[in-house]
Amino acid sequence: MLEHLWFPHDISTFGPQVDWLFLLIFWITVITWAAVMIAMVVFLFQYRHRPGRKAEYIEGNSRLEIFWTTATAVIMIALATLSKSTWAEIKENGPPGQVFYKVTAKQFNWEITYPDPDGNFGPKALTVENEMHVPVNKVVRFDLTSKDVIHSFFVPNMRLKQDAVPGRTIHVWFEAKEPGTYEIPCAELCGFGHSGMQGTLTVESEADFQKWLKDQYANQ
Ligand SMILES: [Cu+2]
Repeated sequence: MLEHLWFPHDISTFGPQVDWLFLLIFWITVITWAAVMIAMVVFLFQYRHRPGRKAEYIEGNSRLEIFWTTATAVIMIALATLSKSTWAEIKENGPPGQVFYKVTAKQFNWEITYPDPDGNFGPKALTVENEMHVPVNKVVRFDLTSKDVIHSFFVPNMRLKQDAVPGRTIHVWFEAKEPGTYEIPCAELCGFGHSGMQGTLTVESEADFQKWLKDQYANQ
C-alpha cells in the first residue's frame, strides 16, 4: 500500500523482496531519527539554564556506550542475515537464462548486443544503442561491462542497479512481469554527458519482440 505512494511501479519478479528490505531499513532509520530528535528537544527544556543550577562535568557512561554499541551491532547483523538470501538470488545465483544479451556502457550510451539468429555473439550479432527490447515473463541474462569509465545500469522499475566496470564482465539477470517502456538511466556520474545517458527498456510480448528483432536484422 505505502509503496504505491512514492516507489516507482514495480515490474520485477524480485521487486517485492527489494522493496521489503528497503522499507525495513527505511523504518529503522525513521524511528531512530525520530527518537533522537524527540530526546534532543525534551533535554533542551529539561536541562535548560535555571538560577542556582550548576553545569555538571560528565566523563562518559560505560553502560550506555556498551548498550548502543551492542544494539547497533545486533541491528547490523540482523539486517545482513535477513538480506543475504535476496542478494544471493539477485547477484549470484538466480534462475537459468532464457534470453541473452551483452550490454556495454560507454560515454554516453548503452550498447545493447543481441545474438545473431543462431544464438551466437559472432560478427553477425546486432548492436543497437540505448534500445533494449525484452520479452515479458522471460529470464533475461546479460554480460555487463564498460568501454571507458564506471557507469551504472539502473532500471528503477526493475529494482535493478549494477555498476558497469571497465575490464570486468558482470553477469546480470532480471525478469519483467509487465509489458511497457521503462527508463535505463546511468546511475554513476561518468562525465559531462552523464545526465543525458539514458536508454529505454521495452518489455513486450514474445511475438512483438520477435517481430522487432526481425525488423532490426533486416535494417542492419
Ligand atoms: Cu554513464
